[in-house]
Amino acid sequence: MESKRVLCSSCDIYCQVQVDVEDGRVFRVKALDPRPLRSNICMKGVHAPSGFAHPDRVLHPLKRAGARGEGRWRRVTWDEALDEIAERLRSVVDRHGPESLAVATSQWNTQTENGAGRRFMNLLGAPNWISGVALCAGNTAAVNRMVYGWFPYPDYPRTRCIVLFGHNPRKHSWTPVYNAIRAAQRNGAKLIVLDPRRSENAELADIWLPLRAGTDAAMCFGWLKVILDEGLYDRDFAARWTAGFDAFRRRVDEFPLERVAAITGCDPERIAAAARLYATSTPGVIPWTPITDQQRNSTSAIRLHCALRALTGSLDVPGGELMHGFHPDIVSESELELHEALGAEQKAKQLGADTHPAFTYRGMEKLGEPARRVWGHEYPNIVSGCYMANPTETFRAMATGEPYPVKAFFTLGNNTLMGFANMQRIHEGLLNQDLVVAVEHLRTPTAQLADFVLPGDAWTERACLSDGFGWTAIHRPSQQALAPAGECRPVYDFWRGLAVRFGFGEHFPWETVEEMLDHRVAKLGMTFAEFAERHPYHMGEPGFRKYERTGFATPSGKVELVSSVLEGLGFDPLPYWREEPAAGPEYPLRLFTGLRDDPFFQTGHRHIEALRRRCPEPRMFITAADAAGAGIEDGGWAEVSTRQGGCLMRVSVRDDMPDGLVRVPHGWWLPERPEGDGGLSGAWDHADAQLCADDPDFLDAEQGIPHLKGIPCAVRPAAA
Ligand SMILES: Nc1nc2c(c(=O)[nH]1)N[C@H]1C(S)=C(S)[C@@H](COP(=O)(O)OP(=O)(O)OC[C@H]3O[C@@H](n4cnc5c(=O)[nH]c(N)nc54)[C@H](O)[C@@H]3O)O[C@H]1N2
Ligand SMILES: Nc1nc2c(c(=O)[nH]1)N[C@H]1C(S)=C(S)[C@@H](COP(=O)(O)OP(=O)(O)OC[C@H]3O[C@@H](n4cnc5c(=O)[nH]c(N)nc54)[C@H](O)[C@@H]3O)O[C@H]1N2
Ligand code: SF4
Ligand SMILES: [Mo]
Repeated sequence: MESKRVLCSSCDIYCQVQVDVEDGRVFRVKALDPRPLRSNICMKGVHAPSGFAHPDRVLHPLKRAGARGEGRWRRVTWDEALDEIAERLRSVVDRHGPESLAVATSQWNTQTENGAGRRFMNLLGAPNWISGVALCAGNTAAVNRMVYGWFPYPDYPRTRCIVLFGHNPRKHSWTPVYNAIRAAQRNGAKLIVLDPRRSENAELADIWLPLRAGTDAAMCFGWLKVILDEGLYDRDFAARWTAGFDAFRRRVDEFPLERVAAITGCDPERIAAAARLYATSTPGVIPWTPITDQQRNSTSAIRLHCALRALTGSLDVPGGELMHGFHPDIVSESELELHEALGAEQKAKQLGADTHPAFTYRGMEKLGEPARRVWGHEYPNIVSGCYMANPTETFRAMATGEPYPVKAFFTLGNNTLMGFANMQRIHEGLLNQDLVVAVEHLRTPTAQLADFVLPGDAWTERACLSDGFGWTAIHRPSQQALAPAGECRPVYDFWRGLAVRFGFGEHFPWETVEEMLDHRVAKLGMTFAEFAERHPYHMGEPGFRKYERTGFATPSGKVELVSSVLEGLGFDPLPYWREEPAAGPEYPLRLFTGLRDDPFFQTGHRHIEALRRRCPEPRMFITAADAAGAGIEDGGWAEVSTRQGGCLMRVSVRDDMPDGLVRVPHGWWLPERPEGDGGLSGAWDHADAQLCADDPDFLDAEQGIPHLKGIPCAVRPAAA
C-alpha cells in the first residue's frame, strides 16, 4: 500500500489528508498524521472516492446529439471536442468580438488552472470572467484592497478575540477553521457571534447578538459608535495611518445605539458590551464571512469590518489580521494570469464596468500602481476576486444581447445555473448561446444544457499547488495518488489545448500541469515532486507592520476610511446604510439562503449515497409559530415563494430559528431524477437560485452582487 499527502478539495478549505492506495484504487482517505499541520478531515473527504467512482461520473468527452437540453449525447475524443470548440469559438469571436465569450468557474473546485484560464482569455482579449467567488470571499478581497491594499488573514493561534458575523464553521463545515476557533478559545480568546439563529458557535460564544438578517452593516456602525465615543480605539494609528478619520466619525455619529437597536432588533446594552469586549481584547480578528458578501449593503458592511480592524490596531500585528503579500520565490497565479496582456479597450468592455464596477478592472484600476509599489505586482488577484465581470450583467448579455451579445459560455467546476441569483434569467441565457462547454464530474443541471461536457479530473488524481487562493503566502502541495479515471483531465489541459489551437502556444510552453508546477517552484531549486515531498507547508516570512516601511497599497498610502477609489467611481466615499428591501403584505416572512448542510458542498455530493442518507431532502427551517401561521407541519412539504419565484422544501420546525425568519438550503437538485430541460433533475423544484432576485432593489450598488440574507417571502403548504 502506498500513501500520498493530498489536498482534499471536496470543499474549498483544502485539508491536507492522507490517501492510501492499493492496486490502483483508493483504499481509504484519512486524517494526516503526524503533524506539522493539525490534522483535519470531515465526512465529505472520507466519502469523496465513492463519488469519484460513481457510475454517473462523466468519464469521456460528450457532444450533444439532440436539441439543447434533450439529454442525448455522443462520445467524442478530446481532440475532436477541442478542434470543434476552437472552431466554433473562433466563429463567435469573429462575429461579435472576444468580449462575446463568458467564462464561469470556481477556483475552488478545479485547482489545476494555474492561471491558465485568465491567461488564455487575456491573450484572446476576453474580459468576461465570472465565478462563485463574486459571492464568496473574492468580492470581499477586492473591497478590502480599496481600504488598505490587501485582504488580511486572521492569526487564530495568537488572537485574543474572534468575532463571527454569521460565519459558523462546524466539525463538518470547514473543519480546519472550526478547530482553529476552538483552539483559540482554549487559549483564552473571547468569542462574539452575530447570528439571527442560535447557531453552534452562538452556543459557545461569550456574547451572542441575535441580529435581524441583512443588518450587519448597521450593527458595525453601532460598534464603531461605542468604540469611538468611549475612546477605545488606537488613537496613534488613527492619526498616522488613516485617511478621512473626521468625516468617517461624523458618519458614525449618525448611528446612535437606539437607531442601531431599532434596525438590528438587538438590545442596545448588549451591542455596547460586545463592542467593548472586541475593542478591549486586542488584537482581535473578524474573520472573513460569506454573510456580508451576500447582502445589498455588502460593500459598506465589508468596509466597516475593515475600519474595525484598523481602528482597534489589529492590522498586520501578531494575533491580528495578517497581510501576507506574495511568496518571494514561488510564481503566483496572479502573475500567470497575464492581466497586463489585456488591452485597455477590452478591459473597459468588461460587463458591469459602468453599472457595478467595484470588483471589475475599472474598479481596481487606481489600485494598480500602489499594489506594484507595495506588493511588487500590479494585479494581485486575491481569491480571484479582483478583476471579475458582474454576474448579473453577464447573464443579461447572454439572454438579451444587451449591452452587447455574449454567445459562447464555458463553465468549469461551477454549477452556474444554480449558483447565482435569478436562475430564470441564467436559464434563458444558456439557451441563447451558440456554444456552451462544461468541464465537470457530473451532468449537472448546467451541464445538461451544454454542447460539450468534458470530463474533469478529481483531487485524488492530480498534482497541485495551493497558495491559499492568493490570499496567503502559505503554499501547500498536493501529490497525485491515482491516474485520472477514464479520459478525465486537468482543466489546465483544456485551456492549453485551446490556446495552442488559437496560436498562443508560445505563451503556454508548459505542456503539462507537472511542467507548469516545476516552473512555479523553480526558484527554490527543486522540482515540484521534490517540493511536495519535502514541504507539506511552505511560507514566505512576511513579517509584521510592513506598512511602516511601505505604506498601505492604496492611492493615499493610508487606510482609506473615506475611499478615494469609490469616490472616483461616483459612489458615496463613506460606508452607509440602506434600508432593507421592501416587502408587501403578501410576503410576511424573510428568508436567507445558506447554512450549509454538513454532508454536501454547495450544489454537489447529492449523488453520494453515504452522504445523502444523512440529509435526503432539502429542508427549510422555521419556528413553530410561523409554521402554524402558514398552516404547515413539521415533516410536511411547503412551497417557499418570493417576488422572483418559488420552490419546494421539506419543513423542519426548529427552536434555534427566530420568528419571522426562514432558512432555505443552497443548491438542491436530485441527480437520480431524469435529466434534460424540463425538470433539470429536480433543479426547478428545489434550487434556491430561483428565489433570489437580481433587480436593483436586491443588488449591492457598488458590486452588483445579490441580496441573499433577508429576502421577503411567503410559505404555504404543498403536496408531497
Ligand atoms: N443562490 C445562491 N448562490 C450561491 C450561494 C448561495 O448560497 N445561494 N453560495 C455562494 C457560495 S458561498 C459559493 S462558495 C459559490 C460556490 O460555487 P462553486 O464552488 O462553483 O460550487 P457549485 O456551483 O456547487 O459548482 C461546483 C461544481 O464543480 C464540480 N466539481 C467538483 N470538483 C471538481 C473538479 O475537481 N474538477 C471539475 N472540473 N469539476 C469539479 C461539481 O460537480 C460541481 O458541479 O456559490 C455561491 N452561489
Ligand atoms: N458541509 C459544508 N461546509 C461548508 C460548505 C458546504 O457547502 N458544506 N461551504 C463552504 C463555503 S464555500 C462557505 S462560504 C461556508 C459558508 O458557511 P458559513 O460561513 O458558516 O455560512 P452559512 O452556513 O451560510 O450561514 C452561517 C450562519 O449565518 C447565519 N445568518 C443568516 N443570515 C445572516 C445575516 O444576515 N447576518 C448574520 N450575521 N448571520 C446570518 C445563519 O443563521 C447561519 O447560522 O461554508 C463552507 N463550509
Ligand atoms: S472540510 Fe471536509 S470536504 Fe473540506 S477540505 Fe476538509 S475534508 Fe475535504
Ligand atoms: Mo462560499
